[in-house]
Amino acid sequence: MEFSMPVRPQRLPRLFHHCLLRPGDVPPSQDDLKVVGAFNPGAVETPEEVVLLVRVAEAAREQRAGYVALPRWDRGANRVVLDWFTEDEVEFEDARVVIVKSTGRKRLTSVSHFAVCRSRDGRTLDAVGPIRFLPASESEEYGVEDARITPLEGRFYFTYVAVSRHGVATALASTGDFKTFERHGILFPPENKDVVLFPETIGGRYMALHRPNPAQHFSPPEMWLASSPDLLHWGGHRPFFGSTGDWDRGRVGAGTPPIRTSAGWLEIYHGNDRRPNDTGIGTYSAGALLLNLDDPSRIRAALSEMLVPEADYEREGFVPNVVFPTGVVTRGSSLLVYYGAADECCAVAEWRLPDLLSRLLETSQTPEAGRFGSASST
Ligand code: MAN
Repeated sequence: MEFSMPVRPQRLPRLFHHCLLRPGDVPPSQDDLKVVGAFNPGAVETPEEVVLLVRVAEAAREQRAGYVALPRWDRGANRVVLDWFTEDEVEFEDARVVIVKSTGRKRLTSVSHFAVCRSRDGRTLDAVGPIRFLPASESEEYGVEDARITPLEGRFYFTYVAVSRHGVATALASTGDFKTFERHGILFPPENKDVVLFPETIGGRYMALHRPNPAQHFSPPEMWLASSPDLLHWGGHRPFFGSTGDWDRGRVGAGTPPIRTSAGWLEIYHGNDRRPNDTGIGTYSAGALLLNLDDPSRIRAALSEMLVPEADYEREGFVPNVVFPTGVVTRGSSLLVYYGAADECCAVAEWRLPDLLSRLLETSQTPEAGRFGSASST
């Protein structure tokens, strides 16, 4: 299946955007760690407020000349410990990842957990912590990352990336109150991330978008669709959506959990423009998809580059030029999108939902989108 979709360079301006949280706003979880990132927040509306599960990345507080500290959660100690390597023993892939030369294996320069944060108006934070969701199993040794929250049947379910010496997998947990949590284990084995759950069953089955990361590059990473009878066992896998232009030629992955709108499921996804031999990480931007309500494999419309790094906190940071949407909430006609900026901060941007839907539906009337529509239904 080939994916093609027109590039729509004219952007819907954001009505509001704001940097919600910076690393310095979050206290570290241990005295020997410092917070280097507070980003990629899962978000959900409860009757009282918007609750965010913010990814808090921590690294060693101490610096030793000539050494690199690599953190990991240790099962015996039930805390994060530091492995010190000489600079010669590791090779930096980028600011986030090193390769340990003796084993050829990757390690992260930081280890992540989630902090529960709260916002009554959805635009500013009222509380940061104190509840945290910390690594707690062997599959979470190098951290838990990028929660995506979906309300389902009276509970809040969240998928998250579980990183360990076994690879980068996606796990599921749930909560009723964001105070205590239940873990449901790994849903998608390595390498798979960017998993979002639909908030309803469709045809009696739970639905998810996921993103396998193939080791053999017959394709760049692309979004897949899967279904499940019980949220734990997934099948019916099929490729669903891939690159549509230069801005997302490197990779495409789900961003926010889909939400029901009058025009279809709205999914805000990310794309990366890195080419295979480019140095650096490239730019991460976001686009939007509108999916048929009864059959989400049928794509009604797509909008490229809805959100691109523009603000200082999106263009500069731990990883420059990154916007990475992970949560969405509607309030009246407002659409509030929560996202990580430059792998360092949490931000929120607002659009009018009717304006976004009109823009999406305009694109579906183009001949190119028509061709795509028929391709997607095969
Ligand atoms: C990539 C980035 C990192 C993340 C690792 C493991 O390298 O998304 O932020 O820590 O994958 O998931």
